[in-house]
Amino acid sequence: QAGHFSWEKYLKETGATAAPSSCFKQSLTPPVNEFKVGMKLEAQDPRNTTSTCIATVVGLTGSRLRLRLDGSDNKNDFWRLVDSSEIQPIGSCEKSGGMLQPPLGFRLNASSWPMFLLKTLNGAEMAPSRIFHKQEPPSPEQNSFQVGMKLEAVDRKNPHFICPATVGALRGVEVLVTFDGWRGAFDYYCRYDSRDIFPVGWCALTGDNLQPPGTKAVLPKSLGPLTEGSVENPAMNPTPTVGRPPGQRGRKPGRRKTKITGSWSQ
Ligand code: MLY
Repeated sequence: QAGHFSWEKYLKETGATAAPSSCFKQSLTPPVNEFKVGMKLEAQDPRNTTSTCIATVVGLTGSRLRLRLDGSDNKNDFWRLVDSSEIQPIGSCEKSGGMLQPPLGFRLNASSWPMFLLKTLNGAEMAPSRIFHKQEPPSPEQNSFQVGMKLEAVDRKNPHFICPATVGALRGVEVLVTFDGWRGAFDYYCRYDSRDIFPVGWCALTGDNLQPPGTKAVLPKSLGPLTEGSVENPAMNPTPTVGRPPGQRGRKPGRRKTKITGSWSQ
């Protein structure tokens, strides 16, 4: 497979270390995924988390399910780990005295929900209880990530992607997840015990497809505030000047395009 990403080479090349698995709320061996496309289950509506809805498995990727809420459209799919506490067998909601709700953005008139529910469950293939996992792994006691540590993280703007990432900052119980090679465009803060972050090697274990890093370089802080010239040729950087003298070559500060050429692919 062309350009398959290798953590081993990448860690060597970047001189970085992987965040230890004890930092994460993930099981050491990823949970087995015995679900099948077409199975139905109950899931919390991600856009309205107090609602329990019917969802259909529309895809499988590693230890995750691609879910679509029945009665919703195909533009709001979401991904859940098979050991997520946000999914459960059909019947669980009723057992605990709750009522199944239409998803936010239910396509039909609200008054047709009871009939829709009957029809969607009639003859449906319900995911059997035994393929659900009893509970989520425990949360680590504290945020033990450190700035610079590497990990694998869900790209929340494109949640089907899991990508190489680096801890960019710490803020109490939160971690800044920065995506390698994407210049900050996809970065986010999450709790240290988020289910969207995984130790290095996770995708290799689950069979999920780990994206390679992007190719947009972020400049090392050590180069200081650059004015003119480029990183490709630091010698082009003259003593800092104010503004841009007319006719001078080089890109505007903050608009540099720097390709990084990695040898971390296998
Ligand atoms: N089409 C999108 C995909 C970006 C994905 C970035 N992730 C992997 C961090 C784009 O090029 O903007």
